[in-house]
Amino acid sequence: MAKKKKLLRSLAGEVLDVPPVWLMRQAGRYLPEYRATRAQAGDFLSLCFNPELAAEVTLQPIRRYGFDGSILFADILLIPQALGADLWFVTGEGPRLSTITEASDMARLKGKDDIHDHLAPIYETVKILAQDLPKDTTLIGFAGAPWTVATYMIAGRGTPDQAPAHRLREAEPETFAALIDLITEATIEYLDMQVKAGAEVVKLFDSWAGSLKGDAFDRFAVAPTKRIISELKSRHPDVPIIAFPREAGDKYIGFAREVGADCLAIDTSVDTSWAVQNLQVDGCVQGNLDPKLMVTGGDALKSEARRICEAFKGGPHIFNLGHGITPDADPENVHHLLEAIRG
Ligand code: 1CP
Repeated sequence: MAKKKKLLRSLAGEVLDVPPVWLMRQAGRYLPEYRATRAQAGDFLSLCFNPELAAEVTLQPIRRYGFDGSILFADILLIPQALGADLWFVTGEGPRLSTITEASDMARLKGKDDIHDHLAPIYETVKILAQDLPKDTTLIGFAGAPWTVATYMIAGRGTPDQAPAHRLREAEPETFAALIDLITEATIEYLDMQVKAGAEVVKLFDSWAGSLKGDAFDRFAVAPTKRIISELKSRHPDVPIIAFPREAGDKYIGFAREVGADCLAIDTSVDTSWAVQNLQVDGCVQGNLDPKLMVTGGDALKSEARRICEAFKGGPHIFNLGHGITPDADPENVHHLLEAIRG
C-alpha cells in the first residue's frame, strides 16, 4: 500500500516531526507565472472556468515550492454565480454581484441541483489535478461557508463590517434564513462533486465568521457548517474537512468538535499558546503565520515560522498562514519560509 500523504496523516491526528505546509492563496498575483497565465486567460473568471489554465495555475506553486497541499484554483463566489447571481470583478477593487435585499430577489435564484452545468469546468479542473499532481501532494477542494457567501450575495461586494447582511438578517429573518439554506444545500452538492472528481480534503472558508456574535454565531456560522459537514461525512466518511471560522476569537473553542471538522484553521490574531491549550486539545490545528512576514521576510520570518512549529509540535499541526498571501509578497520569501520549517 502506498504510504499515506503527509497532509492526510496530520488530518488523521498524527503528530509529525516536520508539519506539512501549504499557503492560503498560494496560486495568485505574487507569482509572475500566475500573472502571465491570467493574462493568457483574459481575466480572473475566464481563468477559473478554463480547466487547463486553472489546473496550470494550481500546479505553479507546487512546481516552484513543493507544498504538501494543493488547493483547487477557483473562488468562493462561483456558487452565487451558479445560483443565478451576476458576478464580475472590477480591476483593482474586487468582486461585484447583483444584490439580495428582499424576498423577490431570492425568487430569481436557481435551485441547489441546478448548479452543475455552470460548475462543470471546475469539476474538470479537479479531475486534471487528481491526475497531474505529484503523488505525495494532497488535493484540497473548497467552498465558502454559507454566512460568508451570503454577505457577498446580499451586499453585492466585499464589506468591512458586513452591515448589509446583518441588516437583512435582522429585518427579514425569513428571507435571510432561506438564503442560508439555499447556499448550504448548494454547497453540499458542489463539494460532493469536487470529491467525486478527486478532491481528497475539503476546506470551508468562513472569512467573515468573526462579525457574528453570540446566538447569531451559533445559528449562522456553526449550524450551516455542521450541516454541510454532516452530509458530506455521510456521503464520504473518509474525506477530512478543514473549517476556518476566521476571527472567531473565543468561539474557536470547541468549534471543530461541534461542527465535526477534522482540523481547525486559525487566523493571525490567535495566540499560539492559547491555541495549544484550547484548540489543539481537540485535534489538528492549521496556521497561523502573519502574511505580512511574507512581504518583509528576513530573520523575523524565519524565527516566527520556527516559533509556530515549536509551539504546535506536541499535537497534529498543518503549517499555513493566518490569511491569504498578498500580491506584494516576495516569492523568494516562500523558499526562506520552507527552509525554516523543513530545515
Ligand atoms: O485578480 C486576481 O487574479 C484575483 C485575485 C483572486 C484569487 C487569486 C480572487 C478574487 N480569488 C482568487 C482565488 C481564490 N480565492 C482561491 C484559490 C487559489 C488559492 O488559494 O491558491 C481561494 C481558496 C479563494 C477563496 C476566497 N475568495 C475567499 C476566502 C478566503 C479569504 O481570502 O478570506 C474570499 C473571501 C474570496 C472572495 C474574493 N475573491 C477574490 C477577491 C479579491 C476576494 C475578496 C473580496 C473582498 O472581500 O474584498
